[in-house]
Order: sequence, then C-alpha cells, then structure tokens
Amino acid sequence: MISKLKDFLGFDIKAEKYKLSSDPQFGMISDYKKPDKWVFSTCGYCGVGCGLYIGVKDGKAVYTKGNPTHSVNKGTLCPKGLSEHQLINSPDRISEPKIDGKDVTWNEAFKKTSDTFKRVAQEKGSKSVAIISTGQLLTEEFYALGKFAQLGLKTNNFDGNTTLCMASAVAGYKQSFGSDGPPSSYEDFEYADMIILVGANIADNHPILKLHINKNKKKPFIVVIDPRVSKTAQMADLFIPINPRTDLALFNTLAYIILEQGWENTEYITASTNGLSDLKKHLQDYPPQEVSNITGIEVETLYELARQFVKAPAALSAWTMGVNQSALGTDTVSAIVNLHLLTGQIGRVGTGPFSITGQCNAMGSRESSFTSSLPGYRPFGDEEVAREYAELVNVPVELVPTERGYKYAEIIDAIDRGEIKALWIIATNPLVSFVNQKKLRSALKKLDILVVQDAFMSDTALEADVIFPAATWGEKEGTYTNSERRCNKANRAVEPFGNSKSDFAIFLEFSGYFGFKDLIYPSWSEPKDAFEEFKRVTKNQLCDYSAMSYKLIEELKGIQWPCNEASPKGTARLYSENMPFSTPNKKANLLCVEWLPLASDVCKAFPLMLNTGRTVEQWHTRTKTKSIAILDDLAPEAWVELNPKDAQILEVKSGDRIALSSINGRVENVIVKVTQKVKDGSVFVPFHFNTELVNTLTNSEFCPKSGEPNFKQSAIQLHSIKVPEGIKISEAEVSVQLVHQKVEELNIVIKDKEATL
Ligand SMILES: Nc1nc2c(c(=O)[nH]1)N[C@H]1C(S)=C(S)[C@@H](COP(=O)(O)OP(=O)(O)OC[C@H]3O[C@@H](n4cnc5c(=O)[nH]c(N)nc54)[C@H](O)[C@@H]3O)O[C@H]1N2
Ligand SMILES: Nc1nc2c(c(=O)[nH]1)N[C@H]1C(S)=C(S)[C@@H](COP(=O)(O)OP(=O)(O)OC[C@H]3O[C@@H](n4cnc5c(=O)[nH]c(N)nc54)[C@H](O)[C@@H]3O)O[C@H]1N2
Ligand code: SF4
Ligand SMILES: [Mo]
Repeated sequence: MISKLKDFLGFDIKAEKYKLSSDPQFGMISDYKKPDKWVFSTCGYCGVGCGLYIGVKDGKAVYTKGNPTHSVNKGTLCPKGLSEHQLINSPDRISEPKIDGKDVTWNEAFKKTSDTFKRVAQEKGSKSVAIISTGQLLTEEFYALGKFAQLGLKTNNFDGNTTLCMASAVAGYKQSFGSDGPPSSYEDFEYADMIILVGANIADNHPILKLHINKNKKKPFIVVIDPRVSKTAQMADLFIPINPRTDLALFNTLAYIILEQGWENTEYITASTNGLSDLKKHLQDYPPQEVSNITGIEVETLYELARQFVKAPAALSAWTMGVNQSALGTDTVSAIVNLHLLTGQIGRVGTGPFSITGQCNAMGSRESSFTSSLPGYRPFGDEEVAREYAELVNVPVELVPTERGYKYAEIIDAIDRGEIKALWIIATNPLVSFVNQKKLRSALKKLDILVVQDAFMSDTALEADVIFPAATWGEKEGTYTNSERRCNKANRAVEPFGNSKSDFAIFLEFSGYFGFKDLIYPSWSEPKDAFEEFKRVTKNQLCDYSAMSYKLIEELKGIQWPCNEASPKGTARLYSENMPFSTPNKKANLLCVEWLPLASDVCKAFPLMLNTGRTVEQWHTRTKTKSIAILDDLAPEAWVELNPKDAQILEVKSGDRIALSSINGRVENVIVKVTQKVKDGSVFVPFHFNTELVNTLTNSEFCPKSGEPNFKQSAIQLHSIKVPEGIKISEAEVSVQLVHQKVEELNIVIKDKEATL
C-alpha cells in the first residue's frame, strides 16, 4: 500500500523530509516540493483568465495554485490550471532553432528565413508571404507581430486560429453594435435571473465560470441549448436538444413571439435601436410552428422560453462554439443580440448577449490585431482613421493597410493555387486543428518555405523547413485579456527552455534582418514598451487601456476595459445608460438575419451528422496536455459517441472500434461509446487527437462573413469493418453517389436507414 502511494505521489510519505508543513498563504504543502518563491500570474489555457501563482523551486516550476484574492476564480482552478507548471518541462519542448530538422543557430534560422521571405516578396509581391497566428500569444507579442506583418513585411495575408474560434462573434458584434466588444461581465452570471447557455459546454471548457453561477443567490433559471447532452446540460433547469445548426431560426422565432405578444421593451427600442419595422416584416417568415419543425423544439417550449426571457428582470445569454463555428455563425450571433435589444436585456447588471472566448488571449489578439481591423478596433478603409493610427505610431500612412487580406481558409486556397509561397505559422497547429486535413497537407507541400514558431514539437512543426523555438507560458511576461474584457498580468517564473526565446524577443530580433526594426519597434526592448504604445493606440477607443499599468493590473487582479481617466479602475459592462453604440447614429442595429439549411446535409451515403468538440482534460491539439499524466490518462485517445439505436443498426457496442468516413477522408479505429447523450442520427468525436484525426472528415464550409469553419456539422458514415488494405476512397470520387457505390462494392457494412440512393 505504502509503495503504491509512493508511486502515486512521487515521493515517500514516510521520509522525514517530505513531512507536511504549513505555508501561511497556501496551507499545507509537502516540504519536498515547497517552492522557494511564488510568482503572480494568470492561467495560459482558456479565456476564463484565472489568477494563479506559479511555485518555483531551484529554478524549476513545481506548483500552480489559484490566487484566492482574484475575482475571476477566488483561489480555485480547473484540472488544467492545477497542473499547468508541468507543461513547461514537457519532453516535447523544442530547445534549438532548426532547419530541415537539424539544429542550427538563431542567426542561421533567421538568415535563411529572411532571405527566402525577401526573395519570394521580390518575385511575387509582398503579399505572397503569409502569416497564420493565434489567440494564445500575449497582447504585447501579438501587437508586435501585427506591426511586423503589416507595416514591416507589408502583407495583409495575416490571420490566425481565432478565425476558427471567435471570428463569428467579432463579425456579429460589428454588424449589430458597430464594433466588436463583449458587453457583459462574469458578475452578470451572479445576478442574472435567467441564464441561457447556447452551444457552450462550460462544464468541460470554461469550468471556473460555474463558480459565478453557483454564487447567484437568486437560483437563476438555467437553459442549455445543445444538440448533445453535454456535462453542462446536466445543470440545466431546461435542456433544449436543438437540431444541429438551427439556433438562428430559434432566436428569430423567439423575437417573433415577443413582438406578437407585445412583450417588447418599446422604450429601449426607440431610444437605442435601428431597424424595428424591417425586422417585424422579416420575422413573419419565422412563425413558431415552422421553426418548431426546423429546430425540433415544441411550440409550447418556444412560448415558454420567450415568456421566461421577458419575465426575467435580468436575462443573460452566453454562447461559444456551438454558435460561432457555423456557416451561419455571424448571423446567429446577431439573432441572439436582436433578442436582447428588443427586450432591453443589455447594459444592466445580470444581462447581455455574452460571447465567451476560448483561448487565453483571444480578446487581446482581436483588439491589438491587424487581422480583422486596425489596432484598437479601428476599422479598415477609413483614411482619417488610418492617418490617426500612422501618426500615433510614427509611420508613413501609406504603410497602413486599407483592407483586410485573405482569411485563414483563403490563405490555404492561395497556397494551393501557388499565389502564396512563404508561410510563417505562430502558436497554432493546423495539421490537427484545421478542416479538410488532406487538402491542407497537400497545399503546405507547395510552399517554398514553411516556418513554424512553436514551443513544442507540434504536428505542424514536424513538417516545417525552419523552426523558431519559442518560450511558453511561465517563461515570459505580458498581458492576457479574458472574456469579460479583463486585462490580466502573466509573469516570467522561470528562464526560457534551452535556447528558446520569448515570441516577443523573436519578433524584435527577426525584424533586424529586414531593416525595419527601428521603424516598427522604436527603442523597444521589453514587453512593457509595446504595452505603453498599445495604451496610446487604444486611448479614446472602445477598448481603452490608457489608464492601465502593469502595477495597477496586478494590484486590482486584472482591469476590465474601457479603463481611462473617467474610469481609472475599469468598466464592468458596456452599453449601460451613458454608453452609445459605435454605429453612425449611435444606436444598435436590429438585423434581419436568415436561416438556411445545411449546404451539405446528411444523405444516404453519409447518413450521420458528426459533431466535434472538446473534453475537460485535453487542450486543443494536446501539445501542452499529452505529457501531463493526470490529464492525459483520463482521455488518452478519441472516441465516438453513438446513440443505442445507431449502435444496434451497426451491430457495435461500447469498446468496439469502427471507422468513420466523409467525402474528405477516413479515420480508422475509433473506440465506440454507446450513449444516450447523442440523438440517433448524430455522433460526437473530440477533435484533440492526431491519432484519430477527426479534421480529416470535417467540411470545407465557412461562414461567408467571418470565415469561420462549420466545424460542428459534417455528414459522415460509420463502418463497422475495415476497408481492405490498399483500397482508398479517393478524392476523385467525391460525388456522393460514387462514394456510395464504392462503399457497396466493397461490401462495407453501412446499414443506413435507407438502402438505395
Ligand atoms: N478543456 C478544454 N477547455 C477549453 C478548450 C480545450 O481545448 N479544452 N479550448 C478553449 C477554446 S479555444 C474554446 S473556443 C472553447 C470552446 O468551448 P465550447 O464551445 O464549450 O466547446 P465545444 O466542445 O467545441 O462546443 C460546445 C458545444 O457546442 C455544441 N454544439 C454543436 N453543434 C451545435 C448547434 O448546432 N447548436 C448548439 N446550440 N450547440 C451545438 C456541442 O455539442 C458542444 O457541447 O473552449 C476553451 N476551453
Ligand atoms: N473539428 C474541430 N476543429 C477545431 C475546433 C473544433 O471545435 N472542432 N475548434 C477550433 C478552435 S475554437 C480552436 S481555438 C483551434 C485550436 O487549434 P490550435 O491553435 O491548432 O491548437 P493549439 O494546440 O492550442 O495550438 C497552439 C500551438 O501553440 C504552441 N504554443 C504553446 N505556447 C506557445 C508560445 O508561448 N509561443 C508559441 N510560439 N507557441 C506556443 C503549442 O505547442 C501549439 O502547437 O482548433 C480549432 N479546430
Ligand atoms: S478555467 Fe480556464 S483559465 Fe481557469 S484554470 Fe481552467 S483552463 Fe485555466
Ligand atoms: Mo477556440
């Protein structure tokens, strides 16, 4: 027993030196691990933004502890946060720069890359160099990168994994409010009378948000809208198993019912919105009976939902990927916003349409970026705005881009066409996380140079011509801004691993190889220099950081923007009484948004709807979590959730292994979990695993406004036996009919509900 315990704990409890001692701030800690110092920081995983301390002993990170005085998490952390120090010493870290897999000096890596970028730009124009980045850099780093790309390299083909994630929320806010910017605060979960969670599995993915709901003394009415009985569904008073990707129709009919019943807030609508009469006409296409057929929700439930929403003194709707990752993502966001505007459920405590962000700095990257707007939420294409920015940062206005470049998927298409020849990928791992992997992999092969800047040997780094090894969380300093607009400080606790450098240091040094360092980073040497410029750049903008300082951020445990002379300690929520919207007449837009059926719906050859998502133990493409045993051991491989009815048709049971295929490809050997969590006709697979790479199957369908992929619905087939060796369903056979014939020819057991085409 003792020896088993020793294995589990990693130390011998009998040994004197491991006796427990009391730490005044953190309670009981074993001496063996007792840190020499605790470093104030912020979690680098999800957008909740929990405050924590990193415990350091002998120059190594050995502990992570929640910060008890932090308003976001009050000392608690989820399993990923609690084990976060372990990622720093992962065996997959990269210590040296590499060219073609061989260790080289930084000078060699920078030289080869800059020479190639310059040559490509000279031969094919500056826009044939592209960058795909992330929502996981610090704001200072991201701001530095934006300047590098657009003012230095002069390419606006600069996008990031945020387009796989938050882009629909950004585009939705922009079309409804005139600007990006989530209006609400976590505090609103504590005061809402009704909370609607749409396509948001917070129990797995934003676990610490539950803390704020638990603190709500009003016992709020919780509605969870999700096609799958997620862990979050289990905390709902009303769970709505909506048909996949029909949320837009649902929110339109709720608006219809509210107007039909005269439940709208006329005073708010008149004072603060545009477009009521058009919306009224438009909604005639969304009567409850029809929407009931689309969504699978009973008419009575639709009326009950609408009634509860207007009856609640304060109603909050929070959403994540079930809404954003859709070909209708942007407009679904606006349909949610419409409901809040019609009822005045916004700008007050406990209210608001509230997009929860995914990555630790998804917010900071959209505020500081040049991807979908100029820094500080400045729109592209306005001469006055461009001049103002150019003056603020002292660059010629001709350098400031006038429009956004290609979105993520368009960059991949341009590579495929041979138009883009050099790609620099920073802190994202598309060879697991992007749709239609086969196409992506073949496109990347057409590049003259692929440069990957990563802290771990990711699947994409393995394919790189050049690798820039980056320092990661715990090894560098700067700020992250969380879902509620709270800018938090992350600090360096230990030295960068091996010869890696912080992304900030990489950008600064690398810019020297192009000769634009002094122009874009004038006398910068540390992240604080970028932060000071960013404060100037955001002054008087909606996302105003001007009155923040690193010191104040630590003192207040994060500050919510806008933070300026008028609100020196930040602002809890947007669009309260005195705050105008950012449209020309300062009113929000009620928008006529249209529901459309799925372009590639299930059919006889691909009769099941594949839903993809996450589990609490793993982070995205697992570069951070796969070597942390306490996380990985709980979810070491992907699985497919299958309804008992479908399991019966396929003659499979839990524990069996099956193959999945779509028109894009095939994934073998996925373990079956038979469960009522998914309806018959749908299956769920987590996307984290390169071993069972589910993005081999996902659709190349995107929201035309945001560019976000429709990750949550792809038509697939399950096969209870393996295709014979050497036989593949090739790309030439993409026609559904052909694939179906092939499947039959090979005598693969499909057993779909209808046997013929
Ligand atoms: N443990 C962990 N936490 C994470 C992450 C992680 O990788 N691991 N990633 C972070 C990031 S970047 C993000 S973006 C967030 C994502 O956080 P979530 O959005 O919560 O994550 P998902 O599991 O992708 O999807 C959420 C839910 O959408 C549902 N859904 C699918 N289709 C529909 C639909 O048509 N309508 C509705 N209403 N719902 C639908 C799915 O069934 C799923 O339960 O999580 C963040 N937190
Ligand atoms: N099917 C399906 N696919 C999806 C989704 C889905 O729900 N379903 N969700 C999408 C969403 S919302 C997201 S956000 C994406 C996430 O997809 P990715 O962005 O590909 O996921 P990560 O594994 O977080 O990639 C981050 C990379 O940065 C590296 N890294 C970590 N720290 C640092 C650092 O400090 N500096 C540098 N330079 N590198 C660092 C990591 O090792 C890792 O390789 O996946 C998307 N893909
Ligand atoms: S909820 Fe998010 S921010 Fe908080 S500890 Fe977990 S992963 Fe980190
Ligand atoms: Mo995300």
